[in-house]
Amino acid sequence: MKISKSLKRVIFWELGIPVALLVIGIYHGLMQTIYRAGVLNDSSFLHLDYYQGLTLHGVINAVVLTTFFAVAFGHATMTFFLKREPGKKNTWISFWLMTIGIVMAAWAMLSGKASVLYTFYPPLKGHPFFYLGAALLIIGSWLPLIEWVKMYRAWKKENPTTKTPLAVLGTLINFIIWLVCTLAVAYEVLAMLLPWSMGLTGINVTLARTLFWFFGHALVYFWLLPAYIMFYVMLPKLAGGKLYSDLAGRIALFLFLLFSVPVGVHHQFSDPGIRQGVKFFHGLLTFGVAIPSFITAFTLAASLEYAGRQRGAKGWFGWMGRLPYFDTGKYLFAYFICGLILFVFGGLTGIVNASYSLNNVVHNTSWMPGHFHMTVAGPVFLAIIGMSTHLYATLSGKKIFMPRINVIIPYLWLIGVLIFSAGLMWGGLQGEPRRTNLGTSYLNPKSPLFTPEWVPTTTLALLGGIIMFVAGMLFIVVFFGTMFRKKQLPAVLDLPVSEAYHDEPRVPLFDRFKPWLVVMGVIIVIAYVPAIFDANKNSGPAAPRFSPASPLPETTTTIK
Ligand code: HAS
Repeated sequence: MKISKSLKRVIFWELGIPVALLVIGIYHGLMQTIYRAGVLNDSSFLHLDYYQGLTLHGVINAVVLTTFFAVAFGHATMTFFLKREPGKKNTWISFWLMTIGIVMAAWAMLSGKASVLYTFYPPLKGHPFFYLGAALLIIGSWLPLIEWVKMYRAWKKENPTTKTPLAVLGTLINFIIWLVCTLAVAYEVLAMLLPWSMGLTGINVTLARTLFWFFGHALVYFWLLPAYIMFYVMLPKLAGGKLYSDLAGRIALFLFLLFSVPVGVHHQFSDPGIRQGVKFFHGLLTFGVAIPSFITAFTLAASLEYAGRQRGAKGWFGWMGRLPYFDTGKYLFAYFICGLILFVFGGLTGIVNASYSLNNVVHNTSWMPGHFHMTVAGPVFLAIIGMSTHLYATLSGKKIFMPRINVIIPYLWLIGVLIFSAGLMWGGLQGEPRRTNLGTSYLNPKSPLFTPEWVPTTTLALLGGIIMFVAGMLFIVVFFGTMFRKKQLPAVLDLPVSEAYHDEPRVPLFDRFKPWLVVMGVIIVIAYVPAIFDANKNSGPAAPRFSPASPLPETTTTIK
């Protein structure tokens, strides 16, 4: 379909800005593996400090890229399926708020004044601009939901008995989760971190962490759901088949609405301020949030099996060999399937993390980045970059630059991440810490702390990191190469859409938000009131501000 120039432009900017920033994000990913393998024995390289680089890596890749993309993809899906556009003014205000936010945060990070990592845990202090920038990014990303709800209501009035398109349902659910979870982090940032970073107050560290993780685990599903929308709505069609069950997709999406938020304390199993019962309950709900992914795994596998058989496959597993892995015309398939293969391992390691006792073994070790590179840097990253290329190319009417390389990128990335994560997880099981410049200590042969057991693990991670870096840079070349080509095709908004194999009749419960929102609210209250009560009660004295450069607080004056 054709869309207005204004909407097209905003989508281009929202795809292009984070992809350009990705060059910095990916570079610092490679640098991490170099420091950690002991190739560098310094605390900085080219005037950029280790923690500064790690902050840039996490913030750009996991926060900026994902948020900008979710908004751009939301505009695309809502417009495509509802056949109407979001309001121009609101769309641009949202874009500018997000952009000003990242400029402020980027200044703070690049000038070395906010090396606080993407979790910005106090008592490590960042520049007020970092927190303000994060708040603007979040507020900007809320605005499109207002437009999308208006569009949805207008569509629903005209189509009261038609099932809501799956992509529309997914987008609305995702941004409702986002709105709810970001309320907590907005409070943390504006009411706690900002005044504290200006030296006006002390801070309750446990409460800040609890509010962060109220947001933080729902955040990972905010990353994941755009990918899930692509898997349910587009993947079966690209594979040459049908979605096995439309209702299964709806059930999975609504389950995310219930379980994405009330699980955050599973990141705080080792925090002493929160009682065991609360941790156990969040642990239990974490197994609940894995259910929609299990439903997805079986539904997608059945859809792919059907596609393989349509293409003439025989036997139990013959379908796996009949899928369009290297079809340059269906390159999105390659991005999606590689993401799904990674997610099998990402999901299984997530279940390990969620197990209260096993978590003690892996928490804060390099196992953790092993897990999350097979989730956020797996299905999420691959879906984002594949779809960014697709949206840009179709909306601008340009042919893909280097189509063969484009279809190979996800396989290269898959191999890189598997090697990289294997190294990290192997090391993690031997106690290798995360977020540590091993090159200045444990991987420096001149240091008394030198730990030879971590030589093979970090070398493996370095090898994987180099492969990932090459794949990432090839993507940058393909994306910007496509951008600089001449227009040769009609410029349209075009998304592949699968038919359903079982297109179940409309079940009103799975087409309405109210009952689910009520249950969501109840579970959140039950899970989080005791957690916040504990965080308030057991917090200890208010903490002063620290910088990464010194173990001593920045100020010794007494604070309230
Ligand atoms: Fe996680 C920590 C538990 C999913 C990201 N997670 C993290 C952190 C990040 C992250 C970034 O319980 C680190 C945060 C930090 O900096 O401290 N995670 C889980 C669980 C799940 C899970 C139970 N995580 C994700 C997703 C992420 C993500 C998704 C990003 C997008 N995670 C944890 C826990 C921690 C944690 C603890 C804290 C640990 C600690 O101590 O700090 C579940 O949602 C996973 C369910 C997934 C599945 C897999 C389904 C498989 C599918 C693929 C099917 C394949 C097909 C292809 C069909 C059950 C859908 C077949 C075709 C062929 C041809 C083969």
